[in-house]
Amino acid sequence: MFYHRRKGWEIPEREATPEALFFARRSLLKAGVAAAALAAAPSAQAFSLFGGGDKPAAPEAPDQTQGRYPAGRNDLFKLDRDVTPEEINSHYNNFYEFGSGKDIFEAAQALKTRPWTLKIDGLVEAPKEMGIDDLIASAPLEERLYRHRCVEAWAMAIPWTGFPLKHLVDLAKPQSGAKFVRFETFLDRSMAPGQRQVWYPWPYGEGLTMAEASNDLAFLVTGAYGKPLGKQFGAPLRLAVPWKYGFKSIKSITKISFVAERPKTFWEQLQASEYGFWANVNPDVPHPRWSQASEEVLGTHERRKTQIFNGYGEFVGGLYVGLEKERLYV
Ligand SMILES: Nc1nc2c(c(=O)[nH]1)N[C@H]1C(S)=C(S)[C@@H](COP(=O)(O)O)O[C@H]1N2
Ligand SMILES: [Mo]
Repeated sequence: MFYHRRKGWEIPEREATPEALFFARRSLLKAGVAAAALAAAPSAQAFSLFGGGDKPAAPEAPDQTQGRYPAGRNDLFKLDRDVTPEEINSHYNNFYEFGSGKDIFEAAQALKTRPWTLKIDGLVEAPKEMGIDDLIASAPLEERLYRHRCVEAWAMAIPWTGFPLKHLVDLAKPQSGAKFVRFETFLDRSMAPGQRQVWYPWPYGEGLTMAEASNDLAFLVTGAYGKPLGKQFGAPLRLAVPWKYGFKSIKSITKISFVAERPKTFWEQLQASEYGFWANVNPDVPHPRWSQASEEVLGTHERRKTQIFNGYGEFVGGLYVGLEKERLYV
């Protein structure tokens, strides 16, 4: 925050409650230097600044899917608030691969999203690799208005474009032994300066149960605001599981694995007492360091009451019957 000029609509980082508080102090010096350097550099030069200078950046291949946007809206999913303006949403992001502050927009433009390969492996009939453009071309794209609730107690609302995760589960043809789905983000230290911070368990990983992954609300996102996904949002493929805290919605996915054991996630590896596997939104279960009873609406400074399952209980409440002894809300 020392190197970051705050705009009127932003939540000051000292008032928000960052996921990485424990680690932020240790990384402050390094992060400050990197962010200051990036802020001073035009985005096109970010790669060579942080790429070690040994090999030049190959040009990014064109996105073949532009013509699929905007996609028709699925009206099943209603908002109880306005969509967060694109300009605000695009400049207040969590994407630790590009820095631990919220203004990673410039840094994230170094993310190269074409070519991009998604690997599907583990307990499936036939492991496969798919080019992102082939995947998007064959997917049933639709637009959905979703709320998003970060564990730090801020919230946004966004028009995502994408397709149900269930579509990909069906493509993968999992075996009966598959109980969980594990997601992984790219690993490329030359492209993502945050990944040089060695105390984080890169690459970012997340997980869902098979039942959660097959729920209609679990959405694979390829676009936002009627266009292909901006890099800061986790292009070219990110997850949206809006009944869970935002850290479950992993960005820039390169691998989806079907596994028998519950995967250990990125934040769980860092601090299991604060960021569990389930991470379902619940106003009555505080984070160990702050209340979850209310949230700040990004862009308006309005405070709203947090809703159980972030208001999506009618879709997902049934997933947790019989699991009451699990830590469902951390
Ligand atoms: N790979 C990756 N995915 C990630 C994160 C991250 O740092 N790296 N941050 C998570 C957190 S904490 C949140 S709140 C959301 C933020 O999404 P947004 O920037 O589109 O609002 O992305 C999630 N997915
Ligand atoms: Mo978050």
